[in-house]
Amino acid sequence: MRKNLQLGVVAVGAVLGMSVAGSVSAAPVYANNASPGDTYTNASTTNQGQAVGASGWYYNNVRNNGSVGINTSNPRSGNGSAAMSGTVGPGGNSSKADIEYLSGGVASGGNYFASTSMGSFSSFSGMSYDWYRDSTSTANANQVPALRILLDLDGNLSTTGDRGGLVFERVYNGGTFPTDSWQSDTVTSSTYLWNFGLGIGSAANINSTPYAYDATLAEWQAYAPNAVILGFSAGIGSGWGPFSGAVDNISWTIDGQTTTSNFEVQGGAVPEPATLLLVGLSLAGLAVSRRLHA
Ligand SMILES: [Ca+2]
Ligand SMILES: [Ca+2]
Ligand SMILES: [Ca+2]
Repeated sequence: MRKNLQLGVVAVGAVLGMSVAGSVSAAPVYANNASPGDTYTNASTTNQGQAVGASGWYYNNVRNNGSVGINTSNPRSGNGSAAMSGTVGPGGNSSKADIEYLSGGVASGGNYFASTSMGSFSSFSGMSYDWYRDSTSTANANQVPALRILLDLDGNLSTTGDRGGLVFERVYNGGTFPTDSWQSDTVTSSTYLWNFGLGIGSAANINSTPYAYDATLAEWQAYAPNAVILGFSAGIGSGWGPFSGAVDNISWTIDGQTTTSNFEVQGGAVPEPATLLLVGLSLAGLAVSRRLHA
């Protein structure tokens, strides 16, 4: 009996070891609500947002019946992801919904904006994310959650007319659009990005080719040597049809430091490492107790 219990302790320890080794550097970002998590929505035509705890992440730019929330509807790397859905809202306007990491995020009119810099654009070396398109979506087949880096073009935070961002979409970089399966994309110096805002109009053509959507990250960095990073964003909508999907494991590298956000829900079916540890400790305690009384 004692030997069986001790073997049980060893088995729990082995599971703990495997769990730590497999979690790499992804930090969990938890939903505001316990399982099944959050669904933030806004029926009006005005962008609205909500903070995700004190994580620096925000459900943002949500309008026209768009919704976004960390919940358990599409589990990824644990029990959760950031689900996103949209349809057609008031006046026939398409929904929009983003999840955004904003440096020094501040509210204005119910939506959120960055107020500080995360570092120079020149120190940025790439980003990646996982995305999911549910097969119930009827939006164009190549419309899947986009990944964006948010910038201030001249690096002067007191001038805001040059704020905007660069957008990654698989449709401009080649690739297929499977449904009901998680997909991963990585942005490197040679990946094509297009811009919104930045004081130069959307989809500006900043290189020598006639097409506007083929400027690489390296070309953008040469074009905007003084730009600073305001945050990161993933989202859907604005001109889309009905869509349902999700994103997870949003990652970026600044000054060689990689930060990954794994969207998760507390109180779900997947045991936390702390819970496993308690189970292990109580089993160990039981084993010691049995030994003392043997
Ligand atoms: Ca997750
Ligand atoms: Ca500026
Ligand atoms: Ca071009």
